[in-house]
Amino acid sequence: MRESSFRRRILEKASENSSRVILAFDEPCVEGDFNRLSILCECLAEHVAGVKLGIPAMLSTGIRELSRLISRFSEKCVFIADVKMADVSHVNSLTARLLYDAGFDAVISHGFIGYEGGLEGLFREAETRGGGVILVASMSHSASVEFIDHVMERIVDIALTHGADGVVAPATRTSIIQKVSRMAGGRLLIFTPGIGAQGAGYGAGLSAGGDFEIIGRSILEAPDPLQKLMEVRNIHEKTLAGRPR
Ligand code: BMP
Repeated sequence: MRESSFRRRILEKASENSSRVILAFDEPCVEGDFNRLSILCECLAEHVAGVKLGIPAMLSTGIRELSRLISRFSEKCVFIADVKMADVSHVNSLTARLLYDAGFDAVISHGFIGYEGGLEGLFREAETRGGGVILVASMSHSASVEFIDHVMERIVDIALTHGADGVVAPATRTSIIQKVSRMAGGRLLIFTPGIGAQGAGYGAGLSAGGDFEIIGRSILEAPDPLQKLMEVRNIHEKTLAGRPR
């Protein structure tokens, strides 16, 4: 069973920053100007547990610049690379190595590719570098029921068997979070997207048994992102206080 420092670090940051928010930053930076990302980290990093960077943001910023950004803010929160990996093992291994070496604390991969010849390259790199692994078990969009949801339980099993740090499960369908939470029994962190812009309410993921809410546009596109983030944190505080222990 692998053990990464990611789980410890994200829980530490959640507690230090009193936050269960993972800020999703997907938008591409314009012509190499990554000021917006940098300014947002400056204002928001100490009020979130983590920042999750999506492929458009990563490709347009570039791995070297990202590495500098991560080292500037890594004391404040964790950084998660959301590449939704779904390749064969040796390519997954190369991608994961680049991301962990750049300073990312964890990498998000699809779980449906299976372990042998697929996820094993990622898990190997994660173990060597002490990085975190998060598997997508189900998705927040409606067509998730057509394919991924049929194998959701198998994906959670893989996550448990190989010691992944967490899984992604949708706040738009909270019954799935509840099911994952029962299966995981506290052994996996549950990251829940689909909140705000995609329709689920703030606190929906946490009240269903999730550990973190992944939130992007509804905070980033608010007239005052910091104020919005604080409002969300207040809702989370109340949600957590009302959750059975
Ligand atoms: P937003 O709050 O702006 O809708 O962003 C949601 C974030 O969560 C995006 O970064 C997206 O990649 C991610 N996400 C999702 O929306 N649904 C999933 O099933 C899995 C995700 O990672």
